Amino acid sequence: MTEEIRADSYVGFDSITNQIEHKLLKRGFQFNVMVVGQTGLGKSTLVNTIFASHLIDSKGRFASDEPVRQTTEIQALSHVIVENGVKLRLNIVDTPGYGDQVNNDNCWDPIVKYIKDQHSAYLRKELTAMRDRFIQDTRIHCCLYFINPTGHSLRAIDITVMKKLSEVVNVVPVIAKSDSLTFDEREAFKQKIREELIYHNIRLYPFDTDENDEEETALNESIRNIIPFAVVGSERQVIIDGRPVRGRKNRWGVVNVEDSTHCEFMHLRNFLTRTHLQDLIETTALIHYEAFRSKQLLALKEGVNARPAADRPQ
Ligand SMILES: Nc1nc2c(ncn2[C@@H]2O[C@H](COP(=O)(O)OP(=O)(O)O)[C@@H](O)[C@H]2O)c(=O)[nH]1
Ligand SMILES: [Mg+2]
Repeated sequence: MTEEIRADSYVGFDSITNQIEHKLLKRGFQFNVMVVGQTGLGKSTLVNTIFASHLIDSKGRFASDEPVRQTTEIQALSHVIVENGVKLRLNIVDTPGYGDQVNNDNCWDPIVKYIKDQHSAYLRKELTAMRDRFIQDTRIHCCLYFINPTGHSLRAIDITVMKKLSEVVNVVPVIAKSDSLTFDEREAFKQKIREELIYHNIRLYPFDTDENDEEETALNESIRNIIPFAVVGSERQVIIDGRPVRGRKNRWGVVNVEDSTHCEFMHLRNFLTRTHLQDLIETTALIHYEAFRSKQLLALKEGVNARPAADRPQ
């Protein structure tokens, strides 16, 4: 009897996962990455390399091969990637370098301001009475911080800037131009950087929360073990085994950017576009944006209360 009732009373809401999935896939994902670091560390080149690695046409040739120019202002480059019907709009915000002035005080200000401005714009859209059903998201989901491949230690400015940035955005450190280090040097440097980050109490992405389940803890662990990514970028292609690939020729041979035995570019790309995409977006909304939002709303409320009663709207 009860069996029958169960069969008859099937409501069908379990199809909600399909409905949500269909809607999300149709809308696609917006993902915003920013690159930050000293001038000349290869930020623009890496941005170009990330896009190029997605732009290989069917003949195995690169569809885009733009020369890298000196970056003079904060600029966003955008590209839509479609994979099995899923649309990803990847925005990469390139920033001019800093740290090459005699006085580097507050050199991070324009970058922090840019990140906060995106939060502010999102909040304003959220608060309008006739808000759009879908808000265009320009909030930075991940900030790649470029570290000089000295092989020694972080510079004071790296520590200061990473600290400032980590208050407003998910920061992921990368070792720039890692082809200038041997594998042993690279490993030692990675270890040294991890220790220094802990020593200076810099809390970078990923964050552990009380709510983390086993799967999330494993996801966090997997990325902690590899950060900082030792990357190599290239604006040129070289021929390896008769095939053109993004690479760099140096005195000792050829570095194939997309070969994970040469460098960790592919790890970084997988991290961004495959394994941690959703988590970076979620963390931005739940931790960084939420902190900004509650601070703003509190200030707004206090502003209203501080006004004389006569001024207050009735
Ligand atoms: N050896 C090496 N050189 C690189 C790498 N990436 C970029 N470069 C070179 O470094 C110079 C500065 O690169 P650019 O992308 O303009 O640096 P940005 O100022 O950080 O944007 C250029 O001559 C690049 O060819 C890399 O991974 N390894
Ligand atoms: Mg640049």
